[in-house]
Amino acid sequence: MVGEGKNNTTDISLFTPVQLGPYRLPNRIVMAPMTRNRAGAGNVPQPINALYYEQRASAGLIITEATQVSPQGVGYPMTPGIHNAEQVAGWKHVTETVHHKGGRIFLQLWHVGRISHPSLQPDSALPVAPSAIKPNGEAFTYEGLKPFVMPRALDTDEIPALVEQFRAAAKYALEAGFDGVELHAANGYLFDQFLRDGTNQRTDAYGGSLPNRVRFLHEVINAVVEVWASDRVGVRISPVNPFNDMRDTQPQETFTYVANSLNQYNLAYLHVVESGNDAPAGQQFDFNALRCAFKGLYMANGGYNRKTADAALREGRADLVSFASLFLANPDLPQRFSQQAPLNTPDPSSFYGGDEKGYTDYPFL
Ligand code: 8OZ
Repeated sequence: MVGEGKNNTTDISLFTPVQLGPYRLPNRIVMAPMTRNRAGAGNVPQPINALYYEQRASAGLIITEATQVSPQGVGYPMTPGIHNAEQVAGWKHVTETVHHKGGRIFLQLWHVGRISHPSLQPDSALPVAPSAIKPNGEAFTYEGLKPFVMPRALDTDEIPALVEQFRAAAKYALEAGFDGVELHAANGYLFDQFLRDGTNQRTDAYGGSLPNRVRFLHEVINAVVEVWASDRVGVRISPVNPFNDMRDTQPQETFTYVANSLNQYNLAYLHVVESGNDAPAGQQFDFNALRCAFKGLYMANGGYNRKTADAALREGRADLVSFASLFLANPDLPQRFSQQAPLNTPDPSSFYGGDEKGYTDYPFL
């Protein structure tokens, strides 16, 4: 039952099965979405990408690396897309391989907004964003790091076409055989740029008030749930993560509003990046309040290990926990957790780009 035992101690552990939409997950250990920059030419998934996910199919659920919904949505070299037939064919191989191993896999749908660069954009266009506010920092391009540019603020009448990018990508994801999709509304990319007031200074129906700032996300959800049953759609948020030069003046108010507003959809889950909660004591973000505001499954993420994840589940602070670098370095993470076996150490130098080294060569037990 969703929300069972909230805030009471329970017997739930990482190995207690859980119903997520139509799926019975054998464990609550989720492979978090991780950008790995190993897609092929044309942003097409390759056989090595299928092998990487296949190796990790014992996860209760795999969420793929962020995957751009359109050529405009791209922000990094060698990231996969889901906007043409070739990419669908590449992903089909991934989903078949994971399903053959008995796993479940959601595709993370992504548009980076301002976190791009003309050299990555069709016709060298400017990246688009809710408002013309340049991020501090540098873009990763095929020619190396380049300073971010001032993005172009979207016109109000361009937003329906943006919603259609997500609808089309959701259809392609269905065709590619995924079990569901996750909307990437975290970590400073396009949805997050609308949600947080540090990047949204619009004066139209998509800026200002909280109902306005969450409008674009709602419009996309409404489009995507015409393709996928809503219980096969998850949403990922990151209320206090400063990554990609993000800030909000009232994160607790903003994201409690977001969580409450998502209750109308019967989503598969809310996935929360809890990183960045380093405000002074007393002013920290209250993730338990967010967890209580959302009436569906709460998936926690951010620096958890077996012990802290089990504690969060037992104490009702989460229903599922996603693991990033631990899953990257331990393809058999559920088995290792269940046996309390030693873990391989992730190698950050091979996180992004490269070949099988640091990708498909981490040893199993
Ligand atoms: C690290 C490098 C590039 C992209 C995210 C998609 O933070 C990312 C990402 C992370 O969500």
